[in-house]
Amino acid sequence: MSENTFYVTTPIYYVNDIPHIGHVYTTVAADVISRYMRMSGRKVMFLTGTDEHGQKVEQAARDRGKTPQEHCDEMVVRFKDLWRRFNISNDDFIRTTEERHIKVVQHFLQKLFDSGDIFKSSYSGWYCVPDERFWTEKDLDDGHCPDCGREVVQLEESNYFFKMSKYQDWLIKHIEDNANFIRPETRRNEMLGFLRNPLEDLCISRPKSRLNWGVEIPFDTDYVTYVWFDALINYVTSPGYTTDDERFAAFWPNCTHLIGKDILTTHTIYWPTMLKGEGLAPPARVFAHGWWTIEGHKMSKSVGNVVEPNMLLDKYGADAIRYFLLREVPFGLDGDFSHSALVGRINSDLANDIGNLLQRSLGMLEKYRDGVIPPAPDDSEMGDLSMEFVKASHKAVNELDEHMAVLSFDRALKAVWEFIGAANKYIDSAAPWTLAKEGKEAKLDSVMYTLFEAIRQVAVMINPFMPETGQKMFRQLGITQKKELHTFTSLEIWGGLPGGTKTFRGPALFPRIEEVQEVDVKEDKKDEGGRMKEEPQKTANVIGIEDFAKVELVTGKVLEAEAVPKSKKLIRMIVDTGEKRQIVAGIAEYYEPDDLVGRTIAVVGNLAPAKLMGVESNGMLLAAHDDNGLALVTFDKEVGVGVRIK
Ligand code: ME8
Repeated sequence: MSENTFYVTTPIYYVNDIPHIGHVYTTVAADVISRYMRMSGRKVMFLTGTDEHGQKVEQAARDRGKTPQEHCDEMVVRFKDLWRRFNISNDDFIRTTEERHIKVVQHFLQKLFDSGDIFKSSYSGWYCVPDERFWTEKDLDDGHCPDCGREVVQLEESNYFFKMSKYQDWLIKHIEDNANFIRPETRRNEMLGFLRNPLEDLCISRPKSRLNWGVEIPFDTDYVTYVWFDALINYVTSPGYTTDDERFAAFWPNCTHLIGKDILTTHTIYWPTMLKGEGLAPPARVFAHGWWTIEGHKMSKSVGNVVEPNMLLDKYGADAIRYFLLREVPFGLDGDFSHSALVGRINSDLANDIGNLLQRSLGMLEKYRDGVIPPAPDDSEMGDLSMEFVKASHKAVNELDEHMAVLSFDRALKAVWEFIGAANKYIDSAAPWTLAKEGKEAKLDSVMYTLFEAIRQVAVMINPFMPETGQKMFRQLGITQKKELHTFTSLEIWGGLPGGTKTFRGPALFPRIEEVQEVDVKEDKKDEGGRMKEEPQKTANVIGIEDFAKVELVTGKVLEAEAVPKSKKLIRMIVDTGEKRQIVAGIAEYYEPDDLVGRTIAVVGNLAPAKLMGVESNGMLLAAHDDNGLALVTFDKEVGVGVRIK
């Protein structure tokens, strides 16, 4: 086992839906710890990917009129593109439909079957179709799935089972002996509590007659593998289980799984017992973080509050979002996402604290030293103020290391921000402007050097969290090419920044964001009499033309329409907007499907797909609704399809 390696994984996300801010959270956290470890000299392997088998994905593909593979191939691009935009530095991206993974799953199954840990048995019980899980009568919550609250169906069939119960005592002991295995502590206690009840064996197959989209069971081709049993194995496929022994031996013992608290049982009960049966060690650490709500509400398609990460990126940029997610909420606790909290952090922590520190320091260096870093002073030339400040930098680095070791991202950032605060205070106390006025040149050199070495240290410390900003700071400090100054090892000794380096003053790192735009009243603020006019109204509801232009409104012709079965309100239409798309609208109480066919309507063309009663809708039609009913927006002249409405 190598001490010098670090292996981190995210859950592999389902491709039944597009990525949202929850997926971004775990992936950014994994990226931050990976970058930190790499910058500290560790050999890192960072894995993310997609979970592509199972009922949910098969259903999503069917809803879109695609084969499951076509559907997966399209959806996976959404994840990969998003990770690129967030500067995610994963070393591998695994898809469970890849041959390399299927082979390992089949190897795993065969080995467990041969050793007697998998057996066939008939099973009768309650089954939750969307969750793909069997439940016993006592598990049910008023006749519904205890996990998702939806209806369950009675099912009887022969299946294969993994002898999970056999490993219960071993697992309890493992959790008790390894305090770090399940983090944070609350989750560890939760699982120890769960294990006080007898562990049941795990149903790991699905008959092909019911579900075809999965990894075929190697010893019985009438069955496919249960999606969770298949998915968890991704974590050993990628580092080379059965294909690259050396790599696997180097990385697997130092594995941290980052997950949300929703999938704690699968990762800390199913997975370690599966590994035990296979003769493999459990992962070193499973960290289950908390849950994000959006503006105080559960994220939900039907509520329409799912935060689309691409929109956030367009508005705020990757680094501000990365910073916010990890600073706002202690890793492990639940949090609430709101635009105002995000803007608050951008303006105070980013624009004010760090942005200002860099701008004012570069401004002074330009003014007093033509933008060139003075030579490093000897300790004897530094004085108490500077010596104290250097101590503060060591404190920040040490605290950051301590907090990163336990994935306490918010505290790590807090330690850095305390140091940024100390740097801003150092400027005020050392008062370079007074030193310049009084001609104390040596002292001024010493202060300016100390300040810029501190800024370099800040740039290194924030780099894992905000890689674009870190690079911008290195550029402005004139050390882009000096990679040896970008590492955490370079912070062990004060004074890495070479004297004589030419800095470059660039644009502000984080311009302030005015959440509520004011009407521009610069010129006509006063009336003819020279008195101030009434203060303009805040215009939170007014949008600019560029915001309106983001909505793609187009004409579309209804080609087919039919009522959605079991729904009183929904009609499913095929609409030609230049391309044929399926739109589901809640208009059945006002229109007969046949009345709609042939009409030209107005459609929002670039709305993220949504599912209504399990039917995917790709777009929305425009209508006005008042006490008299609902009226579709139509056109008073013949107009073609796919014509932009402005
Ligand atoms: O569960 N807050 O995939 P998934 C915080 N394919 N994190 C959230 C979140 C929220 N509101 N919503 C989602 C699966 N997440 C399986 C995993 S692994 C072998 C198979 C994050 O697409 C969080 O990490 O439903 C959560 O565990 C994960 O997305 C669930 O992603």
